Amino acid sequence: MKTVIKNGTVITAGDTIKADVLIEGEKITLIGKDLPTEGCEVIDAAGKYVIPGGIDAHTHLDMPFGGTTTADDFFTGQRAAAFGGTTCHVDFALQQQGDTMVNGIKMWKAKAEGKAVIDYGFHVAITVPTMESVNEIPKLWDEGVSSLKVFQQYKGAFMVDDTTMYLAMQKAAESGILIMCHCENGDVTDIVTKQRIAEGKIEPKYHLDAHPAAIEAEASARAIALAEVTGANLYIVHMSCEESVEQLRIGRKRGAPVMGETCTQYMFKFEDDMRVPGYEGAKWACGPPVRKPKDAAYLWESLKDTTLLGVATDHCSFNYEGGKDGGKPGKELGKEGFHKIPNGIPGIEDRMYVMYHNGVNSGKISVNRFVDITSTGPAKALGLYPKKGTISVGSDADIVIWDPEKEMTISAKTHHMNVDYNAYEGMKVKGFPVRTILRGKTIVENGEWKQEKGAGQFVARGKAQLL
Ligand code: DUC
Ligand code: ZN
Ligand code: ZN
Repeated sequence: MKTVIKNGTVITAGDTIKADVLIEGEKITLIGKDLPTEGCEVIDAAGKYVIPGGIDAHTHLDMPFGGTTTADDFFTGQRAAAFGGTTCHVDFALQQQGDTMVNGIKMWKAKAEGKAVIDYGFHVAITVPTMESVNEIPKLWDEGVSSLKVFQQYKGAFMVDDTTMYLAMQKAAESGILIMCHCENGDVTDIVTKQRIAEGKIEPKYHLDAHPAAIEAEASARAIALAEVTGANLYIVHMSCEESVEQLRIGRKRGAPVMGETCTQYMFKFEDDMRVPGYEGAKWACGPPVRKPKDAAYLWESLKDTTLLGVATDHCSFNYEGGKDGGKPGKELGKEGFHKIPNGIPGIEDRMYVMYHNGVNSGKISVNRFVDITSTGPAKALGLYPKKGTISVGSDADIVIWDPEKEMTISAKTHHMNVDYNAYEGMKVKGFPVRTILRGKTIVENGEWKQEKGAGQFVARGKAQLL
């Protein structure tokens, strides 16, 4: 099957060119002016941008967490992603207590099997602090997994101590595995949480007390120092504030092998949204927490100046009013205390147009940098490039036809995520994906769903590039 995309403006991280794109089977085979159309399906992209499909570096689908399981599974989450112009994501598999990381990956592969509608890979989290776990790290390659997550947060659940982190980084450095780190001092979160609950301070806003910016900065600096001494490449996930990104900036300046991502919500949701009366603030409980508008301004600057490599979602959806009609419990679990709120914010569907509208239309970033932070950068940093993350000959034909003039208003009433609220409710955006193409096949066209359940593929990733 041949398809040619005609008359569009091809936008990559580095170039903006008026060109046609030929797709043969699942791959891009030619880019050029006035390509012939004989024997091809023709997609007219006049007035539109032709960009690489979005890559979300950080998601949690079908994940047991906080006394429940995320509302989106691999079908609903990936389907929503496709509607938003994302064609690939990397999800977090978790090592189960008493089990191996490889079995954790196999468990997550089984969750996606038969449900996937876009392509996906996995990171895996080391949660059992033993030498057996550390010695397993080189075997991740056999599973097509090239990144290992360590948590400095969630004491008593996922958190590992500095000894484990050091040993894991040493082994990762030897075996070419990328270390991803959730940087927040989990001991401090744990004790402050206990103190507030003992004082009867149970409302969602006290979540903020347990996650101050200083402990994200401290943990970031600690992780960077361990990366420097072990030589491991480090990718700090969901950086939320000026204080921590400052540490990233300082570390990068002195040549530390570190890069960092932020997430969409940190530019749009703030501490004041958690301080509203009643329980509404629980919607925005996540770790690290939402911060201040001045942090959002700093994050935009850091995305622009390449201190931050990209923007992911940390999509981790829980219904605000969960547990109804036998459904999964959600945010209401925290009514008896903020420490019981399942942490996470949904956003896998919204990332591309929220970032485009607020970044490109407002002049904060160029359209090329938009492509870079939503697709090319994550592809390079996670070992997916050049198979994914660009429009070039030989790459997978994961392409989004982007209409820079199309307007829409974001709402939970019309979104496709399996969750009852939206972080960007009421936001009017201009610039929207009108066609999503996965490996040569149109899977969404003008809001119409065209993909078969199970047609998404696991992608074995290569070695990460340090950006
Ligand atoms: N933070 C969240 O808010 N949810 C999932 C895990 C995490 O680290
Ligand atoms: Zn995390
Ligand atoms: Zn996460």
